Order: sequence, then structure tokens, then C-alpha cells
Amino acid sequence: MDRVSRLLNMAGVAAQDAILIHKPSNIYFLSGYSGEGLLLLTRDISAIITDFRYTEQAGQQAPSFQVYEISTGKSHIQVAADVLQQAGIHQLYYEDDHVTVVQFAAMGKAMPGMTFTPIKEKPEQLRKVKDESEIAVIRKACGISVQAFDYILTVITEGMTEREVQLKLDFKMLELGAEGLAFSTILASGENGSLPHAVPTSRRLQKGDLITLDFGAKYGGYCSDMTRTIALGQPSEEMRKVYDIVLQAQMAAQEALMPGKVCRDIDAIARDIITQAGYGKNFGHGLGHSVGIDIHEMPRLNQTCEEVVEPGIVITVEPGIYLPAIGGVRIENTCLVTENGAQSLVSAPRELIIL
Ligand SMILES: [Mn+2]
Repeated sequence: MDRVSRLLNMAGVAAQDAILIHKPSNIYFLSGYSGEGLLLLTRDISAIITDFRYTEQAGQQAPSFQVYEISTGKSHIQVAADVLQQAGIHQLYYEDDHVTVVQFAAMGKAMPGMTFTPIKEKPEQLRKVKDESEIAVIRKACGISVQAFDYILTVITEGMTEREVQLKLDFKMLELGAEGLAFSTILASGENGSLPHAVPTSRRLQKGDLITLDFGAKYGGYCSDMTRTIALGQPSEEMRKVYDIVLQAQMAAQEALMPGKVCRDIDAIARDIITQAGYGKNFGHGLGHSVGIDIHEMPRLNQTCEEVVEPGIVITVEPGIYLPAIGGVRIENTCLVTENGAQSLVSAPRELIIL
């Protein structure tokens, strides 16, 4: 069954109901259309509402959808209202996690008498388990990241700035076929490594630094995500020890990631190892997140997620330890959950690389 039909069934959409999709990643997932606009779905209508700039593109990317073009003085919502009125729709499902207050007010004004019902992230639930075509492009995106990582290892030298390394890494991913970056590359050296989401600076790499690189490519509309912490020369005794704890936590959690397990129990495996080593308070984020069209998708590996791991989920395993003013270590693989357990789509070694 196609994705639109699955969503209509999942949401329990009846003949007089419709779904209006605003979120770009949901529009792409449901239709293949990557431009701006809205997606309008009923039992009989699959339509894209867009403007002149994207009309031709919408027809090319989503040939089975009707394309409505807005005109001067007539907004996307007003066009949607006309279509819904003609179709006799009385109930409209909307993305309550995404639609703004302004958009919601415009919907109310343009559609008097309509019942508005939150869709409660059903499109996102549909996106959790990836199909073969999605896995193929995520695998390719991960392959681009790994190749760019192999390259950057040959480039990094003492005296380069974080920013210089970041630019070379980003350029390499684009050169290797990435359509864009999955997110802004994180590159943190020395004491900057204690910031989990550090922005690359003009700090120059020094002997003894640990360098954390967290980056991803976008390919076929899907993301990859990987982190490696490497050393430039011999790191301190303490950071070497911290690295080994993070590695142990990453390997144990990835090993345990398999169908039937509860997400928070996977988080606990890594967290317990880090806590028992005395660094529990220095691991202040969740263990991982799913990856797809968006870089952060459901389900999550964290202390509260009670969802059950299923085959076809693509999720990161990324424990870290951060010591303020000293430095940090994070190791991250994007993993595909199969019937037999987790398979890392990131083929780079996890053991400490010393340049
Ligand atoms: Mn990540």
C-alpha cells in the first residue's frame, strides 16, 4: 500500500475527512515533492498546493498528485479551503506539532464550520520503520560520510584551525555527491570538546588534542550521522581512559540494540557503564535518535522513551563524556535494526585513531 493510503488508514480518515500537511519532511515522505507548499489528502484527492516557482517541479516529482497553483490575493490556505468545500469535507486533520498559531488562525478563518483535529504525529509514526528504498539512500549517505572521514584523516595537521578542518570535511562530502549537509558540522578540539554541540572556531589544533567530528551528509533527501573522536599525538592519561569508557558504552549499547528491546533500556546500558566509571553527570544527553529525512526522528534512545525497537528503524548510538574546560569524547554510529540485531551503516573503526 502506498504511503498516503497507509496514513489515511492510520488516522482513520473517513469520506468527509481530510489531512492537511505543512511539514516539509512529511510532504517529501508522502509525495516525493521537495519544494514549498501544502499537501492536501482525502480519500479521493491527493493534491499539492504551491506557487508558480514550484508548479512544474511538483508535477515532475509527484506525478500522481494534482497540483493547484495559488494566485495573487489567494493564499495556500484559501486554495485548500476551496478544494475542501467542493469536496464536502467537514473534518480536517492538521499537524499540531508543527502548524503555527498564525497558520491555525488562518485555517479557522478560511474554513468556517470545519472541525480541526490534531493528527498527533501519525506521519512521523509512519516514518519510523524505513523501507528498502529509504535504507538504500541512508546507506549511501553514511558511505559518503565515512569516505569524507577517511579523507580528513589524511589532511589534519598541527596548526590547522577547527574551521579549516570543518570546511575541508564539508567540501569533501559535497564533492562525493552529498546534496547538502545533514546538519552543521560539529568540530571540537582540546578543551572545546566539552561542548557537545560546539561550533568550529579559529582554535589551532595542538599535539595532544582530542578532536571530535560530528557530521552527516544528505543524499536522496535522507541524512547520515556519525561522530568520531580522534587524537593528534598522544592524549592525556585521563582522556585516554575517558575514551575507553565511551567506547565500551557505545559497543555494549549497539550490541544490545535489537528488536523487542525497549528504547530506554538501551540508553541505560550505555549510561550504567559511564555512571559506574564515575562520569554519569558528564553524559547529559540521550544515547541516540532515529535518522531519516530529518536528522532527529522518532523513536529516541533516552531515559524516557518506552517505545519498542523494531526491524527497519535507523537510529544512532552516541554516548559521550564531557569534562568542562578539559575536553570530551563522543562516538556515534548510525545503525539499522535488523531481525538479528543492529548493523552499523558507518563502517569507520571505533577504536581511538592517533594521528
Ligand atoms: Mn547524532
